[in-house]
Amino acid sequence: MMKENIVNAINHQIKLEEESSRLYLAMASWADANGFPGTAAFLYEHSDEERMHQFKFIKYVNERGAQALCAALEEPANEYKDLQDIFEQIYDHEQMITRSINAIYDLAFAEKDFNTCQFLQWFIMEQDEEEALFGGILDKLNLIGGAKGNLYHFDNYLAGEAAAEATAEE
Ligand code: OFO
Repeated sequence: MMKENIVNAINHQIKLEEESSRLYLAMASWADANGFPGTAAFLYEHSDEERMHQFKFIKYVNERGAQALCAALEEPANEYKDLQDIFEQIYDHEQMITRSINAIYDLAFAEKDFNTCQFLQWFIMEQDEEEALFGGILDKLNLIGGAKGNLYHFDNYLAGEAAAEATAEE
C-alpha cells in the first residue's frame, strides 16, 4: 500500500499533466487559428502525449491499491504574442514539471518507496528529452528571428517533427 503523502504528491502530478495537455491544446489552437499549421500539428501531438503521461500516473496509483483523482484545473491562456512567446512558456513549463517530478522522487526515496522511484525513472528520462527538445526549438527560433519567411520555414520544420512523432507512435 502506498503512503498517503506519496499518493497526494502523485495526484497533484496527475493534475499538472492534465493541465500541460490543456495548455498545449490551447497553444495548438492559437497556432491553428493564426496561420501556423505545422506548429499546431506538433502541439496537438504534444497535448496527446501529456494526456498519456496523466494516464500512466493514474494507472500506477490504482494498481498500487490507492485511488487516482481528477482535480479541478487551471484555465490555460488562450492568447499568445507569437511563436517565441509560446515556446518560451513551454520551456519554462517543462522545467517546472521536471522540478515537480524530481520532488516526488525525493519524497519516494525518503519514504523508501522504491517501486515509485523505479516507476518515476521513465518520467525523469522523458523530462530530459522534453527539455532538450523544447530548448532546441527555442534556440532555432532565436536564431532565425521573427521575419515571416523564416517563420514559414520554421512552421514547416515543426510539421515534419509532428509527422515523425505520429509515425513513431504507430
Ligand atoms: Fe511534458 O511532461 Fe509530462 O511529464
